[in-house]
Amino acid sequence: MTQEQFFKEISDAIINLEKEKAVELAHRAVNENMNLLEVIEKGFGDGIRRIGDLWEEGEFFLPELMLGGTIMQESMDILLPKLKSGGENISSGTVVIATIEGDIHSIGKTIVGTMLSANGFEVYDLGADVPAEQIIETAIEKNADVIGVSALLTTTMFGQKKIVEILEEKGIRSKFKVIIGGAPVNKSWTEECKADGFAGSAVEAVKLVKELLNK
Ligand code: B12
Repeated sequence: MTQEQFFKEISDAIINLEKEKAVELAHRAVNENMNLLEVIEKGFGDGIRRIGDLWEEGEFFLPELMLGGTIMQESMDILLPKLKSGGENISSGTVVIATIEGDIHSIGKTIVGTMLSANGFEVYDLGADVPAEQIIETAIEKNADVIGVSALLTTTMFGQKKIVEILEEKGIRSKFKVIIGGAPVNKSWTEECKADGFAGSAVEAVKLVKELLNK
C-alpha cells in the first residue's frame, strides 16, 4: 500500500465514522514509525474536514459531526504523545496557546501546541473556550514570547482581535507576538486584527514562530 492509499484509508475511516478502524490505523502509524505529522494532516485532518463539508452540505447532522470529533480526539490521544516524545529538548521560547472564549474547537489548536512543544518551545495550552483576559494574564505570568489564539467560528474570530486590543489598552502590545489560526482565519483578517501572523497548519505555525522569534 502506498502512503497516499494509507492516508485515504484513514480519511475514509473518519468519514465513515469507523472509530475502531481509525484507532487501529493510528496505532499502525505509530508502530510502523511513519511521519506522524503527515499522517495527522493528510489522513485524519483530511477526514474531519470532509465531515465538516458534508455537515455544511446538509448530508451530515450534529450527531455525526460530534462523533467525528470524538473519533478524531481519540486518534490524537494516540498520536500526539508520540509526536511530542520525538522532539528536541532546548527551550527556544515560550508560547501560550488557547481557543478563544465561546469556541470549543480544540483539535487544531492542540496539534499546533504539540508541534511547537516538539520543536523545543515551552508551551502552555490553556484548552478551549478561554476568555481573552485569562489568556493575557497567563502570558504575562509565564513571561511568554508568543500568544497563539485559535478560532473556528466566524462568531468567535472577533475574540482574536480583542486579544490585540486588550494588549494595546494595557500598553504591553510590543511584549508579545500574537499569532492566530483556525479554518476561517486568513491574511486579511490577520491584518485587520493587527496580529503578527497566521498559519494554516501546524508545520506553518512552527515556521512562523521560529521566524517571529528569529530562531
Ligand atoms: C470537529 C468539528 C467540531 C467538533 C469539535 C471537537 C473538538 N474537540 O475540537 C464539535 C462536534 C464539538 C463541533 C461543534 C460545533 N461546530 Co464544528 N467543526 C468541526 C470540523 C468538522 C473540524 C474541525 C477540526 O478539528 N479540524 C481539523 C484540524 C486539524 O484543523 P483546524 O482546526 O483547521 O486546525 C489547523 C489550522 O487551522 C491551524 N490552526 C488552528 N488553530 C490554530 C491556532 C494558531 C495560533 C495557529 C497559528 C494555527 C492554528 O493549524 C491546525 C493544524 O493543522 C469543522 C470543519 C472545518 N472545515 O474546520 C467544523 C466547523 C468549524 N464547525 C462548525 C460549527 C457551526 C459548529 C457548531 C456551532 C455546531 C452546532 N450547531 O452546535 C458547534 C460549535 C460549538 C462551539 N461553541 O464552539 C462550522 C463553523 C462555521 C462558521 N463559519 O462559523 C464548521 C466550519 C463546519 C462547517 N463546514 O460548517 N465541531
